[in-house]
Amino acid sequence: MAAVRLGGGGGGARRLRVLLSPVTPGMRAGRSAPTAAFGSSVTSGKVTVNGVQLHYQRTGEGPHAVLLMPGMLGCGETDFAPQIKSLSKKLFTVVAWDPRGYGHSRPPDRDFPLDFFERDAKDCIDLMKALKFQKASLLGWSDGGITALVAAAKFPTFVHKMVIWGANAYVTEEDDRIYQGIRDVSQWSEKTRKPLEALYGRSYLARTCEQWVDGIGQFKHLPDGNICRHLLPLVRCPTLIVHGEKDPLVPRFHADYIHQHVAGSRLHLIPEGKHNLHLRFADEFNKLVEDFLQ
Ligand code: TYC
Ligand code: MN
Repeated sequence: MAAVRLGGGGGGARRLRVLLSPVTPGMRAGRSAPTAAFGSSVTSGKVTVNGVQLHYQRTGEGPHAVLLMPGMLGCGETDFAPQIKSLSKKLFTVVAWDPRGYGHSRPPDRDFPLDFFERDAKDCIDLMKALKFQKASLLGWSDGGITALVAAAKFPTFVHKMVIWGANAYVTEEDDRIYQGIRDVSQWSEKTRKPLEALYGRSYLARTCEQWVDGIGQFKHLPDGNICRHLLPLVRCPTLIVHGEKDPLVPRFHADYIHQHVAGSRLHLIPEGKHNLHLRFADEFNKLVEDFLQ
């Protein structure tokens, strides 16, 4: 793909790597048609949105735009490799964005004002508009799921459908205890810590994690621990809530609450799923999402 100039400046798209192998010599005319090599590459770019250069990856050639929304400290490449690789390139054009201060959307350093979910929601919708999409479906994990709920409530004409998992609309004392337990990055498992340390460096990761814990903790002091409870009745798009029944970070009552307050939403439980169910059970998750979005 030629370099693409994107509105608002920033770098052009850059070829990252080819994810689908080209048609092999064995696949010739006369045999069953090989899957067309739709959008076989992943490109990445940066666009200036709301005064910040936002980084994204993009893949697929389909008519249905899908935005992948990462969790706390996450970005496209850390959070969504199996979705970028395997969601249908024919049905979807998939964009994975890095929220400001995360992944490759730095500078600026990340901060957590009380409206950080609203800010992320506006940033990602404005990014999709800058990329010339008229509508998109949202796939939001954890903090990205909270951002998706806010975006769906505030930009109802832009959001087509939404899938969220590991999200919460409010913060309880129990949640706050869990947050305190992940505050110190040096206590994380090696497997969780290493990729993020490689991306951010040790001190930025440690500092930003502590700031996130303080940032999400702010909601505990609001009435009912409110993050986005007041917005749930405004969500109009078809919504699928996925929940891992063994999620140690986000208790089941959060999924039930969102299900009860988003009109017409569906709740799908994955009995063996934990917080990272879309990575651990990627095939099952991707199929569920593809069926729901069609
Ligand atoms: N919301 C966090 C994320 O975006 C995950 C998390 C949820 C961490 C609940 C702690 O108590 C917690 N990945
Ligand atoms: Mn129901």
